Amino acid sequence: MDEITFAVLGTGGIGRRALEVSQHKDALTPVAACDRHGTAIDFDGLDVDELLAATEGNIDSGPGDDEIATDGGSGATAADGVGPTQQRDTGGDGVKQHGDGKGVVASSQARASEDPIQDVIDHGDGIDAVLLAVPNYEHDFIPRTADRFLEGGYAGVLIDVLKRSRVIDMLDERSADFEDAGITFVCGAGATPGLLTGAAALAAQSFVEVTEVEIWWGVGLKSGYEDNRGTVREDIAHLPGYDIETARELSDEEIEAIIDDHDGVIEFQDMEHADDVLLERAGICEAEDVTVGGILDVESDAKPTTTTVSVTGRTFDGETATNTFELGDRTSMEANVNGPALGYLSAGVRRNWAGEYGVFGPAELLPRF
Ligand code: IKT
Repeated sequence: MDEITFAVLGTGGIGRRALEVSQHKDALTPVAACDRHGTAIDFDGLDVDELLAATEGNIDSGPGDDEIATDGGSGATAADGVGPTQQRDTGGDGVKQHGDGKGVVASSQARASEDPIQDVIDHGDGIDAVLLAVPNYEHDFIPRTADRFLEGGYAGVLIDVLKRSRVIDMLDERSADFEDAGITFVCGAGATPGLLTGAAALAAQSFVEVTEVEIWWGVGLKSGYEDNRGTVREDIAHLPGYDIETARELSDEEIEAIIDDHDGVIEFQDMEHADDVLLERAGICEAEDVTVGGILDVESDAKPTTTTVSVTGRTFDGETATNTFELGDRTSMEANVNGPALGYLSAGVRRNWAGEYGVFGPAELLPRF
């Protein structure tokens, strides 16, 4: 199998776990990782163990922990982090302290940079795929990052794990530019959208008409809370009374107050998750027939509910039935986000090598409806 080289933009929870999971994939070589402080690049393959050890507990505090500037290096992101702060007790051993906020530069493989994204673009010839492991606190953050790769002449795969439906349109607007540039953009390739969208697309194959897709997830994040603060913040934006802008402005303490108000267990209904538009663009069902919801428990590592995808439809021979796909209660969210992200990354690279460019959702990389 041909070796695939990839970079991660962002060394927060998703970037770090993606690097870790890639160690278990023979054909994947991580060659670059950056955050807003700097860049590590090694075409012989990054020493992931060193990078993870050096940066453990050394991430920025605040909402900008995964974030990197898209403005050419001024660092003027709307959610720029600040210095060390206190955070939620995640392990029963008292309040933990963030590190000194040096991020990736704490690794001996990295160097400080004014413009880490440009570093990656400048080395783009040797990078088959770039995983955008950054939260989309502004709806156009990922599209704007893609613009920089377009402007920089990158030709390869860009892949994200974004959640919000409306971002897909913003990427579609760039589809012709991606095609001209030779970019294969795979969007929504985490757990949901991503793994569960793909599961729905497979389950739909039994039907000639799909009438309903229901995605219901359960996540237990006691020990994983610190690594996944970005995801929790994005989830809170789905609660009544909040949106992405107000959630972005919340301090860590305000987030924890909201969690405490819910006794650590928050239920989400009718989330704006891109599974709907991604299933529609693959021709599987109408976006309005897809619902996404779930339960987040930050007081326990056990899933509060089994993650389930239910696809209801009509078969060619007149039956109405529901095909159900369940995740194991012991597969972690990290496994269910990063395994699929790397799997879709590999699928995207194969499309790219075959000359297929433009925007692809997870369901378009599977059997078509
Ligand atoms: C995501 O990161 O894809 C979305 C999160 C839900 C993950 C579902 C994983 C289910 C499982 O591991 O059983 C959430 C909406 N932030």
